[in-house]
Amino acid sequence: MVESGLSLMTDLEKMTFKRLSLVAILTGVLALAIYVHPAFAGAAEGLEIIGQPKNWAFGFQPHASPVKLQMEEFHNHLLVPIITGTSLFVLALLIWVVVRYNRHVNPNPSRTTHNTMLEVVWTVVPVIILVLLIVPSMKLLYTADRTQNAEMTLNIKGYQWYWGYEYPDHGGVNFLANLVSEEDLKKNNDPRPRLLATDNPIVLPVDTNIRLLITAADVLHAFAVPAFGVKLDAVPGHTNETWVRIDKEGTYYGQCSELCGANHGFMPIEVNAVSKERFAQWIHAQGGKMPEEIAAEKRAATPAVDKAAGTNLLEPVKNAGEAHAAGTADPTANAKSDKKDAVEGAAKDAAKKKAGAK
Ligand SMILES: [Cu+2]
Repeated sequence: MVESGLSLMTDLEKMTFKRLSLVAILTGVLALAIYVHPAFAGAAEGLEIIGQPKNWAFGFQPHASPVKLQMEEFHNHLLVPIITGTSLFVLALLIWVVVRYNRHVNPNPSRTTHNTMLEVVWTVVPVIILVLLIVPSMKLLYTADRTQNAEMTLNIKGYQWYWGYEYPDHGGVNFLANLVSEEDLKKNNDPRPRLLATDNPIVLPVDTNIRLLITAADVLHAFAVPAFGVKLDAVPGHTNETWVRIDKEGTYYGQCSELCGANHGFMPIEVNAVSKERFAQWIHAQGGKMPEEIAAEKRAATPAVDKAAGTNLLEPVKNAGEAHAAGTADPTANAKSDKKDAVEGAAKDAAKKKAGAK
């Protein structure tokens, strides 16, 4: 068809047609290049890549959240010593048996089959070890479970085979994140690691308690970012909750960690942790609003409610929460003091009211 169409053209028309085709192709390539270029894909300038695997690395990726720090301490200071001690003890017993009771040294073996004392000891000692492990283990599980006072929420949804993200507290900013292919990284001299870089990295503020709500659209996936100590199943029709408080600005990588089909290995997670100011700028660039702005708009719309809030007993709780936002990295310590402040605040208010009534 094209052949016969071309044969009907004059030579001049053919040349023009070829030139126009070339221009069209070049425009297309340029548009694609701009589309996938990291500057347009939202790659973070000046951010150090912290959370990624390294050649010949040993142990964990550097920790970037209090939960991950606790996990590291649990592993390094408790599990490793117990595992090492147990292994060395068993190895010593084996060597002792091999040396002391082999056929040459001990030709007539004893016919002993039971030793009550020994059996009690080898049952009770492991039980004691396990019981001792329960306390820090449960503490860690509950710390990782959820945050008492989330300052913002990130909704995460797994798809075959990419991730979807939504910022419900920021005017519902949402986007999908796909893998950037190795060819595109090379083409753009993009320094980001292969199989981990995405076209739309998640942007999150540092020093903020972030609630993560994780679900899936089709099959089981798992949202995992090693540096955050986060690995949680994404289950269709069910929401799993965890949280993160990122200590340090930088880029962190993770991957889907539940076998979810053919492209399971090609749905990475890329997080750019930035300062709160930069996060606000990013939210605005996405067409979203910061929670304070949304609250201010609501107040402007309903002024009557605002006046009533002045006598609200819940007010001290809110203040305590704000104080916490600027507080230390230990969320449990703050949660306790928040509660205490809130209770004391409420009690003082009640006492004032009583005094006023008299
Ligand atoms: Cu998956």
